[in-house]
Amino acid sequence: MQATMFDLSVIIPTFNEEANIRNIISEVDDVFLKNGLQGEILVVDDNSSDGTIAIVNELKKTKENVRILVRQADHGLSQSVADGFIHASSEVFVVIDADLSHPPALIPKMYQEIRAGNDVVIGSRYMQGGGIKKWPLKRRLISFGATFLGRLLFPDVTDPVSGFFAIRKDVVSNTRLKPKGYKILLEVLGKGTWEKDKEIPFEFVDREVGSSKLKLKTIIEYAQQVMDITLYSFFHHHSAAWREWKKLFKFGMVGISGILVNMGVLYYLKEYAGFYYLVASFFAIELSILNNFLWNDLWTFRSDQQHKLSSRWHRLVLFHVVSAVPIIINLGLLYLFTSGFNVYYMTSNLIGILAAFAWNFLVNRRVTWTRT
Ligand SMILES: Nc1nc2c(ncn2[C@@H]2O[C@H](COP(=O)(O)OP(=O)(O)OP(=O)(O)O)[C@@H](O)[C@H]2O)c(=O)[nH]1
Ligand SMILES: [Mg+2]
Repeated sequence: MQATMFDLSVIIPTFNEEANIRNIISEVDDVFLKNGLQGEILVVDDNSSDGTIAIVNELKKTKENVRILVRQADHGLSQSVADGFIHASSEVFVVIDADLSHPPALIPKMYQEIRAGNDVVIGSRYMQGGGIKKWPLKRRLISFGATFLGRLLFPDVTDPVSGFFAIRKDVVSNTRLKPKGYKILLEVLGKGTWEKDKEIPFEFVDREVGSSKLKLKTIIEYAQQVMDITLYSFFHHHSAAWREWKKLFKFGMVGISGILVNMGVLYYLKEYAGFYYLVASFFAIELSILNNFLWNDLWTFRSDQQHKLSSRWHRLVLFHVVSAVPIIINLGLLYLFTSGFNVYYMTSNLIGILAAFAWNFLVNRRVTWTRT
């Protein structure tokens, strides 16, 4: 059977890419040759009206590893990639755009990372070393918004909406992907079966030729997709998104215990030990930070076995650094409301604490308890 012939399948979704398809196929094929990889190239086309299909059919005559799937129904990028997953004939899939925005040179590295035990390997524009070249401000803002939404589900992944990624076949083989719209990776992360992911930085280069298909409808569909994955995670407790919701919930519980410590110590030191309220607050905050750190380290993030920061002391120091901003927010608002607006100091303190919470989760999740 063909299934064992190839090391990997590179899936290229296309819609009217006659200006790029020849180049992307030859670049990917060169990378296969130079790296001794037996690779398949599967073009998944949505019945392009230009010369894309004819060009691929012509290339097929000389390249045995090139295939094309022409779709007639259910037009869409994510749907096409999902079909590619079904028709690809190897155990490792790489998805790459046709318009040369993604560097094929990274494919071997992605493949190696999958072979090394990662389930999902993501080409990231938003981690150190990655970037975006030549994008107008509007595109950057839209992408930033989409990425931010995606990160609420997967705070550990810097680029959960990248179009350049690799997966093991098993990740999606038992999953019914019902992807609408553009962000197939988010669907894979949300509904696929995976434990380990790895990101590799790359520089995204805007297309030089051919036309973009991004529309307002795309953005609306994306918001629906995020909702859909959130809902899905509440019914499928093995999903990665659910694991993140559980962490956010635990972080919140720990936060509440921290509020009790903070308020209790502040009240005690002010009312019974006679401290000036700002001095009392300093101790109250420090004790609540220690309380939160220990619970989060031993409970909330315990399941992330391999922290990048292997020492608990390092994490404690970093937790303090990250917490320095909320301390300023907490103390600042306490002072502002108490001395500025004559609000009861316990009420002011609560406002300060709540304002610091969201910042705390997102930043600590990404910095202090980030995984290797
Ligand atoms: N099969 C299929 N492929 C599509 C569809 N829409 C886009 N593609 C392909 O998916 C890849 C990414 O699409 P792009 O239009 O480049 O999307 P983008 O990178 O977000 O935007 P631009 O580069 O500015 O156009 C390209 O290879 C497109 O040809 C579609 O509806 N069906
Ligand atoms: Mg593009």
